[in-house]
Amino acid sequence: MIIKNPQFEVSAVAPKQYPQNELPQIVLVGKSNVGKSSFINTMVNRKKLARTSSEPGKTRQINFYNIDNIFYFVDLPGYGYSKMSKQEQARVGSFIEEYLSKSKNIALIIFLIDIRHSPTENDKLMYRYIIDTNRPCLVLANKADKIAITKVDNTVHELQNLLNPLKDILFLPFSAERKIYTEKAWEEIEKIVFEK
Ligand SMILES: Nc1nc2c(ncn2[C@@H]2O[C@H](COP(=O)(O)OP(=O)(O)O)[C@@H](O)[C@H]2O)c(=O)[nH]1
Ligand SMILES: [Mg+2]
Repeated sequence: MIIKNPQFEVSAVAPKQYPQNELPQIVLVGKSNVGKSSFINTMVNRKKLARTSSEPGKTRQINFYNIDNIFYFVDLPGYGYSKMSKQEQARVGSFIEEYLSKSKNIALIIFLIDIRHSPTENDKLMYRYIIDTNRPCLVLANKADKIAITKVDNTVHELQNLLNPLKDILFLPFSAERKIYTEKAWEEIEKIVFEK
């Protein structure tokens, strides 16, 4: 998919600020620092559309990026940042749940995990929460550039065994850094936004 005009549209802290139109929303969920903002930048081929940070836990709003008036990428705050107080973590958690339960136009949830690590307890809870929303879901094992290319497929398989032994959800590798494995991710997004 060739993107011509990706635009930051709005930062929301409450449902009334979510865009009030019918464009499908493709939402990035994952722990702090897993690469949600980098994913958006890589997919739309812009260096700094979504703010990335080597210092995790900085995004406390829900950022909506309008992609050529076809769909939105929605950048949710990351969970599980250890330096956040319990109170802050709870606030971020309820933010995420409020969006996932109240937005009417979620077309796809992209759940990002780190290919190098077993899912954390928070990852497992979030995964269950996502599945229970009954929305279409795609799991991406990001930072695939960090492991040997010969190990990528097996590692994704092992991660799927841990989270989704029934294997009814699609798990794919990804690297926002190296911009590899992007085509498969686009295929899934196009199926959703063009209802192929
Ligand atoms: N090696 C590597 N680093 C990545 C990748 N994706 C993101 N990062 C780095 O991980 C850090 C956090 O990324 P960011 O997109 O801000 O994560 P977010 O908190 O989930 O939005 C940044 O330093 C990124 O450069 C990737 O695929 N490979
Ligand atoms: Mg971010």
